[in-house]
Amino acid sequence: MSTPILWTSTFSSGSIAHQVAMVSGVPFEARFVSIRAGDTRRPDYLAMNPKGEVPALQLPDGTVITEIPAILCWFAEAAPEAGLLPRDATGRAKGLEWLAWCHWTMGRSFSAAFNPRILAGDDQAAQQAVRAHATGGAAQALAFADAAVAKAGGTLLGTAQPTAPDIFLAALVAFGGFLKLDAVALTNLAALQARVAAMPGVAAATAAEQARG
Ligand SMILES: N[C@@H](CCC(=O)N[C@@H](CS)C(=O)NCC(=O)O)C(=O)O
Repeated sequence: MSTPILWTSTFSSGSIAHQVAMVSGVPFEARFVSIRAGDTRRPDYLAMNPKGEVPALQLPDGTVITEIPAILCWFAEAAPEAGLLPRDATGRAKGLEWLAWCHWTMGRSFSAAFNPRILAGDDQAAQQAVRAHATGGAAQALAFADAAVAKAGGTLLGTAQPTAPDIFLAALVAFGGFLKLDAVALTNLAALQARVAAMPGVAAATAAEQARG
């Protein structure tokens, strides 16, 4: 293996890593697995990533990096000229702050809204309560991010071009669409999402995932 392998799944949280990897310009091979078909539970996959999740980044030296913020940081470091994270200490820390926020928000609100079973178990009434509460949390989080983007002048970090945290946030906006949240009403996020979608690397990643069906 001479290039990193990004293990991912179409239109999942792995898409965030796929998009950032494409924007970085770093050569890598995307390998798609099907969560629904149980690929992430197979012994060969678990041997590579015992968490049984996508995304996972397998480096040529055998190192496997998991967790979206860590994978995004690896691509940002590997291609500093791509502008995925600021280079100065403060800007970089603020970038990590937003990556952590997006990740935490995805876990506590979006993932719980999509799959309330992770918190409620098999109890149907508890699932309904978790789904309703988590969906409200997702809506609140998007409103918070919309205000932050407005304050910073169009991107989370006030940069001229969207950075890795903006790509993560745009994915949360898309997930919000699946939850039927009215993110379009959040005009700053809608504008940011359109800018992120138009980035050549992001557009290429989306097209590659669409082509797989
Ligand atoms: N902590 C993980 C979360 C990623 C995640 O939620 N992955 C889901 C897909 S969206 C997954 O792989 N699920 C596998 C399964 O449900 O079996 C990360 O940040 O990479």
